[in-house]
Amino acid sequence: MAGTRTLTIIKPDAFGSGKAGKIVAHLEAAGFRVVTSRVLHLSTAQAEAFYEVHRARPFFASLVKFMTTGPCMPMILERENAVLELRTVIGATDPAEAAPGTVRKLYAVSKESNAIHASDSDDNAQRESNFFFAETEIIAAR
Ligand code: 3AN
Repeated sequence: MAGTRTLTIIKPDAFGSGKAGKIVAHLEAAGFRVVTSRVLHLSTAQAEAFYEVHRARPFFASLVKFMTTGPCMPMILERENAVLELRTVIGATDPAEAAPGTVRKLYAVSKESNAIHASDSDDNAQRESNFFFAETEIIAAR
């Protein structure tokens, strides 16, 4: 069975321009519950570690720089089939290609400043949740 939790990040562009409240409301309206959340300003080393899988990609340095421009807001979200459902709700990486009504179509600026991150598998949701949150926060229940 697909997992019921995933990890999202409201990225520095959206957080810094005051879109966090609207995005959380959008996710809750789509059936997600916020399990836990925090606000932090990633260091370069932390951003590099989080995006380690993209280290060989040409946009890696730029992505790390962008993710360290200001505070971001990671959250663990819960609902049935969480990973796939969240990927659908946020839309395509490039807002120009994102479907109408998706978070990125509504709030993203560009392919890099694209408002929100969402884990792309259950394994990555687990790894990324552990990256930002202690076990005591992750087990928080209703
Ligand atoms: P997604 O976040 O939709 O899963 P990935 O995993 O392909 O997209 O890319 C990770 C992040 O890297 C994206 N969220 C975006 O911020 C950035 N990114 C992806 N492709 C590009 C690109 N061509 N130029 C700049 N940044 C990019």
